[in-house]
Amino acid sequence: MANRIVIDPITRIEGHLRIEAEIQNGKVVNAYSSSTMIRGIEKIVEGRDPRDVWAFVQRACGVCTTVHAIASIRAVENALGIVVPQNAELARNIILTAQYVHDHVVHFYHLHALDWVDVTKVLDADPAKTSALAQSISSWPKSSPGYFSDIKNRIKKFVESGQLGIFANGYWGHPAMKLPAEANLMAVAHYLEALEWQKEIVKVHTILGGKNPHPHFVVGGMGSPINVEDAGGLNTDKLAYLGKLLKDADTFVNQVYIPDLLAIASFYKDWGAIGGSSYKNFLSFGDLPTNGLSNKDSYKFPSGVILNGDISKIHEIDFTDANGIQEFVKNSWYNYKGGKDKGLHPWMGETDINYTGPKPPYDMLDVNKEYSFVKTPRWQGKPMEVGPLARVLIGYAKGMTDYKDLVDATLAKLNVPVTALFSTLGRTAARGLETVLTSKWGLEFYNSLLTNIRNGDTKMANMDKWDPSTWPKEAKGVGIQEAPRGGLSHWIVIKDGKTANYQMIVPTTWNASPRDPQGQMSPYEAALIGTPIADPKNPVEILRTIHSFDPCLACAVHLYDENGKILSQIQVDGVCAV
Ligand code: NFE
Repeated sequence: MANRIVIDPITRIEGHLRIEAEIQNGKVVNAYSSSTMIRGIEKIVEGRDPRDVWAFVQRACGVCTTVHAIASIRAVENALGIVVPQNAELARNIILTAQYVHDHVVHFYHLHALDWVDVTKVLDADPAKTSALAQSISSWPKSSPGYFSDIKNRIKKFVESGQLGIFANGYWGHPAMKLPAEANLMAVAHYLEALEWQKEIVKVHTILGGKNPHPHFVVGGMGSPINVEDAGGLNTDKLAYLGKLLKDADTFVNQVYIPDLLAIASFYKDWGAIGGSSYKNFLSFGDLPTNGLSNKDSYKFPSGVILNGDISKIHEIDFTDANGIQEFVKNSWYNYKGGKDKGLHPWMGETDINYTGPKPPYDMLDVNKEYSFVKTPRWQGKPMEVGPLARVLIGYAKGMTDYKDLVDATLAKLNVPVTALFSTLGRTAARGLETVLTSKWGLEFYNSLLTNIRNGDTKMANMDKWDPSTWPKEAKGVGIQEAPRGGLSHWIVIKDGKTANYQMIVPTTWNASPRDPQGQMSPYEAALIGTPIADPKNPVEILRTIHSFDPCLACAVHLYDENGKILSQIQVDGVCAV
C-alpha cells in the first residue's frame, strides 16, 4: 500500500505550496499539488481605471516584481490599440532582462542549490583544493585559497555556535547529496556572493523605472524621460551606469553561475532521466520584441506549443480562440456560475472568492474534491509546462541560432543526449542557458537604446490615447509576457472607461495547478510520478523536482488567505516529522 507524505510548505519563499505524494516501493506513484492561499487581486481592480491597474496587480509578487506590471500595461495597450515607441520597448526589455538574470541567479543559489549542496560538508573541504577547482572552471578573481579559507571559517563559526541561521533547515548528510566537499565549499561561497551581488542588478530597475521592487510604468510607454543633460532625466551618467551594471551582471553569470551550474550538474547526471512531465507538452507565449509586439518574428523568446515531446512541430497559439486558453475549477476552491465542469476563456473568467473548503489545521486534503486555490489552465484542453525549459525547447525546435548553439554546446559539455532536457536537470540547465542569453540580449538592447538617443530619438511614451473619452465603449485586451517562471497573461475587459473584468493566468498557475475535469495531472504532479525516494522521512528528491520549476504561489493565487496560519509542516504517516 502506498504511503502518503505531506510537504508543506515546499517553497523556500514565494508563497505556500503543499505537495502530497504517495510512495510505493521507493517511488512516487501519485502526487497532488495544492496552494493554501486564495486568489483575489483580480477582484480588487474591478471598477478601477485601466491605466492604474498595473500598480495594483504588480503587488501580486515581490519576486518577479516587474512582470505583472508589464503584462497589465500590455493588456490595456492591446485593448486600446496603443503602440509604444521603440525606446520604451527597449527600456522594458532591459528591465525584463535584468529581472530574468536577477531571478534566475537567486533561484539557483538561494532557492534550489541547497537541494544539491550540503552546507555541513563545507567543513571537510580543503581551501587550497577548492581554489584549484574554482580556477580550473572559471577566471572569476575571488578564487584564492585564502578566500575559501575565510568562507570555511565563517561557516565553521555558524556550526559551532549552533545557530545555522539561513542554513538551519536542509537535508544535510542525506545520501542523495553527491558533491565532493570542495564543490560544496565553492557553491556556498558563491551563495553568499550572490546575496551581495543581487543588490547591484536591481539598480537597473531604479534607473529605468524609479525603484525596485515594483518599478514604475505607464500605459503607452515608460515614465522615465530621456534627457542626457538633465539631472532628473535619463542622462549621460545614468546611461553609463546602466551599461556598467549590465556588463557586471553578464560577468557574474558567465564566470560564477554557469561554471557552478555545470560543475554541480556533472555530479547529478542521473537527474537527466528523472522529473520530466509525462505529457511533454510545453508552451511559450514569446517575448522581448525587437520590432513591436505585433511582430512575433522579431521576438527573442520564441512563441508556440510543443505537444508530446515532438520538437519537429510547433503549434501556434490563438489568444482569441474561446476553446484555446481556458481555466477550470473542478478541483479548486472556487465556483463558476455555470457549474464546475466547464472551462472559461479568461475574457469570460470568474474569480469567486466565497471559499468553503477545509480550514487548517488538517492532516490530509481530500483530493477527490477540491484541493487547491490555484485554478487549472489548459491549452486546447491539454496541460502545459511553461518556463525556461519550454522556451529553450521551443527556441531550439524552431532552429533559433542563439538557442541551437548554446544548447548543443552544453549537451556536448555535459555529455548527455537532447532527451536529458525532459527532466529535472534539463529544467535547471535550461534556466542557466537562458540567463546567458538574456544577459547578452540586455546588452544588445542597451546598445540599441544608446544608438537611438545618439540619433536624436528621445521619445519614451505615446500618449495619443491617454484620454478615456477617445476609447471605445467596450474593449478587450490580452497582455502576454514571458515571466522568469514562464508564460504569463493578463486579460482585461474595459467598459465605459473602467475595468469590468480582469484575469491573470500566471506561470505557476499552469505548472502548479490541480487536476482538470478529465483527471489530467498538471506539470508538478506529473513530473513527480516515478521519482525515486531514498527515505520518505527526508524526501529531498521531491524538493529537487518541484524547485526545478521555481514555484511562486504568491503569483499563482495573488493573495494570502488571512486564515492560512500553518507555517511549516512536514508530515509522514500522520506524524509530524519536522
Ligand atoms: Ni511570483 Fe511569477 C514569475 C509571474 S509566478 S514569480 O516568473 O508571473 O510563476
